Amino acid sequence: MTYATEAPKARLADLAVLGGPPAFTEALHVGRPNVGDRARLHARIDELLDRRWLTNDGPLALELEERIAVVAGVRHCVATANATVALEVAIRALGLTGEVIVPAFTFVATAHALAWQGIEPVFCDIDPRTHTLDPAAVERAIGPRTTGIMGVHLWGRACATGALSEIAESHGLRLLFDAAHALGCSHMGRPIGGFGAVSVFSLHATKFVNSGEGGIIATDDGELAAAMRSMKNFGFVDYDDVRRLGTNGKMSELAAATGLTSLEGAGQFIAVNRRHHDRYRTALDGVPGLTLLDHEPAERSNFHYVVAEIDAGVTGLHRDQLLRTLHAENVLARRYFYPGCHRMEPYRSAGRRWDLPVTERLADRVLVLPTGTSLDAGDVDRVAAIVRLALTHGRELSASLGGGSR
Ligand code: T4K
Repeated sequence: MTYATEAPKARLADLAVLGGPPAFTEALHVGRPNVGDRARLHARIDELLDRRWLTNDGPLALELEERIAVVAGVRHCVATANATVALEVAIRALGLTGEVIVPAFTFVATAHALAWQGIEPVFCDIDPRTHTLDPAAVERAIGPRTTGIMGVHLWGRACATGALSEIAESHGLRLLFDAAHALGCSHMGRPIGGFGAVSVFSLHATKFVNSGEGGIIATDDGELAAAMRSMKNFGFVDYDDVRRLGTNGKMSELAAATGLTSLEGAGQFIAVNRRHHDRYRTALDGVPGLTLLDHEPAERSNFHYVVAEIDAGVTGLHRDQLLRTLHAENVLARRYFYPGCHRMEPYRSAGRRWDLPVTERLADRVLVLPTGTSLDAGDVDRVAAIVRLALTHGRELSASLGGGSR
């Protein structure tokens, strides 16, 4: 990356939001795709063109399914066009209807995948430490129309799978997981794919392993896998033989070639993410009012998200003011998952009142910082220096920005 200034910023007056030059000449994104071995990708594209087989369960998609099944620790994987359609297929295959319990602190696709098929998402609060479903709140949210629970392994951190399984079992509910962020992560020493009836991974460009667009449905249930395989292919099971309602959720060979190549780079991507994560942690250590989300030391993580929580009561600077400060420096940090699904349409206008204090607090405080292979150590140092500078002079900076939260 090219820098506008020699050294990381050290004085308030240096900040771009107060008139200094931006720290970065080009935008630094959250979710910049990791690119694997280009020569290998080009070779795979040549092969698929020579083969003249571009989609519909092609050999590369099948190979990707097999390889991800190993990483995810499951018997069956089904590759799809994206994780949203994968969730839709899984939800339908599990026979969910009525209401399904989900967190509101997630990407809106989690809720939309339910609502798209006429199921009402019932938003449930989360554990402030893990940012995943709070089992006690789940239990309280169960009603006569509830048919399932969909947990989200947010940021690659596992849900309380044991407690959720017990609740699901005792109430006769289906349990599935949106594991969009969690490829390569483990829980209780096991790869994260095998919990609940089904888990869904995303291979979107912004995920640590990507196929451009793509999703993976993971399950140990062979019958369910066969049903979902046919559902993502219009319901076909053979030529001219449609056995059920289906959609077009197939992964193309071009996407599978990208996904396979990206998967081969996963070890390197994790190593870089981990180094950046540790570097941010060291550089931001002791900044009052800032907490970085931890990863369980005993578990494997892809370290794909650097998640900061800003307590404006301590820092004097609201998360949104920090966001404005970073954007002025060309650091495009993101407020994932603001404002929470329950405050987005169509859920906001649906007339239900939600009691989600932890979700509300996190939606007001969380900021995701750039990481991944498009950054080097110097970039991380500079971003961290801006965050430290802004927060340690929070009240003064807030006053200069006109107070309030923006
Ligand atoms: N469940 C959960 C928990 C999820 O987080 C997601 C997706 C899903 C389900 C659904 O999975 P998919 O159906 O997408 O497979 C992005 C992604 O589009 C979305 O996939 C992801 N979660 C979400 C967390 O992030 P946006 O609206 O923030 O995308 P956008 O376009 O603002 O891009 C994010 C950043 O990445 C920007 O700073 C630009 C940068 N970027 C993006 C793309 C596409 C690049 O540098 N290069 C690129 O090619 O949702």
